[in-house]
Amino acid sequence: RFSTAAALEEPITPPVKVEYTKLLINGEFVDAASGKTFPTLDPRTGQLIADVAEGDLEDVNRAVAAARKAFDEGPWPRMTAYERSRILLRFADLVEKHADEITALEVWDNGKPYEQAARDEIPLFIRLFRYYAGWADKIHGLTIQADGPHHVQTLHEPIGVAGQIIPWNFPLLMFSWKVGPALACGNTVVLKTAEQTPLSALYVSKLFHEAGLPPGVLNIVSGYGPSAGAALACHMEVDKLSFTGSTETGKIVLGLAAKSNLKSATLELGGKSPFIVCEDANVDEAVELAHAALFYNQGQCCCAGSRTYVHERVYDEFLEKAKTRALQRVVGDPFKKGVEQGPQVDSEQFDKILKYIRSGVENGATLETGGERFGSNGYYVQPTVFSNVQDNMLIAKDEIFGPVQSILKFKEIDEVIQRSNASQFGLAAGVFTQNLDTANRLTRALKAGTVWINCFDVFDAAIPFGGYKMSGHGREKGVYSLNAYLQVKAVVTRLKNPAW
Ligand code: TXE
Repeated sequence: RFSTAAALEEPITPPVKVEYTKLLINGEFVDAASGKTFPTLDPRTGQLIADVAEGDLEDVNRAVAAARKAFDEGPWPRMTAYERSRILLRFADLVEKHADEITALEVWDNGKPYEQAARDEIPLFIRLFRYYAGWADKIHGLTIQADGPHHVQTLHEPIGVAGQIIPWNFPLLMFSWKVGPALACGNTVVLKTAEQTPLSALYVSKLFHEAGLPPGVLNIVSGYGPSAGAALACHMEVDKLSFTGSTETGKIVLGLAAKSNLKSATLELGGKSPFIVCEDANVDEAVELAHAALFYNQGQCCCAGSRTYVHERVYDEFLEKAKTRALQRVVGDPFKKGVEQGPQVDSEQFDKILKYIRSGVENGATLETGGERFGSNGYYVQPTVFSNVQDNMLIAKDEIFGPVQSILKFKEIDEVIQRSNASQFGLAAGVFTQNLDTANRLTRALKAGTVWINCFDVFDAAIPFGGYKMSGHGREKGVYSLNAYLQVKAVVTRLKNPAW
């Protein structure tokens, strides 16, 4: 049962020291105004990593005042775009130089496998900043032919102070998706990290200042959602809100944004993405991909392929192989080589997942493998596979956010389209087929912000990401994210002698 080659003896000592635990306001590390701190815990053991300054309303006010001043008085929005671009590039170089420490901090705070973070996340983080550095000096408006004697142009201007609230599943990637485009466009930022994972953002923000970022341009407030997060969402001096997290909290912050100064909001929320294996699929490839689509990052992905729809003709073969693959999954200390799955981020998520597993059993799904905690320490969960899952079961409707694969059977393409779309979410979908017509049909019919064909979880700085329906508003990454951090000013000048 499960590969325990890397099982849980004494936790490995992380190869990094925690140096930065205070709030970062106006370029300086400072204590919270209240003097309060909160603990950030090691998910492998539940033991303390460090006490971190706990920001709340007063600290958010201080951070927003610093960001406001840095925006209104400069130099950031008034620097040449080339200078801004060079600071972003220097920052990316520094992150590359310190990649080992940064990776270790991210793994320690979050529990994700070191190899995964080093292979996928840190390189994409660096790539995102280089990508947006490339955009910084290519942002410009249009000259427009309007009726009448007028010269018409648009200016694309930064919005102002961006308030950004991020979750704990990809602390650094979420930082880059938000901070990269905001700064490239000339905005200033106050970012609230998730209370589970405050450490890596503080470390990299220190490097940003080493790279030449002026004080006040990027402020980091660690703390809890209902205090620090809510204060940011409803702040009258914050011009733009960007949030990634649960749909439930998304509704709250959108309400706060509306009730305060009607700041515009980009929301990236939950998902329940279908992964559709058609009858002509190469089953071995589909099994491996569906496995990764669900189990990657301990299943803590907003776009996790958490409804695995398999055509009835290949269902039995797929199920047997999916189960075998889950049993082979290497669970263990995320710092250990070869480990594919570490612990869940905290006790709350761990309890939530085990509750959903119990509901799956109670509702009559067949538990093929897993279903319990792994080991007796920390927040590890066995890779779990359910078959015979029906659409109306909670495990097929709710976002579990854990290593729990639900396999459902389908017969017709129309039927799987209808069932895939019968969800409040619409973040992503995966389609596995060798038939071009089937792929095209599904691509157009699925209501999802991303459709991956014969692949899954392909993230690239240039590819937009975001949701339909209750999976969110707006798009992040790529050129689309620039729109979220710019506003358009139309400038109309009367021409005295139009007939030249
Ligand atoms: O999310 P929250 P939680 C889903 C996933 C997970 C569930 C709960 O299903 O199991 O959400 O996780 C801040 N005002 N996702 O509780 O509450 C909070 O401090 C302002 C999917 O961690 O949404 C954190 O910084 N901010 C998701 C951020 O919101 C508030 C990633 C996310 O926390 C706030 C994470 C408030 N009132 C969880 N309350 C994805 N889309 O990837 C909380 N926050």
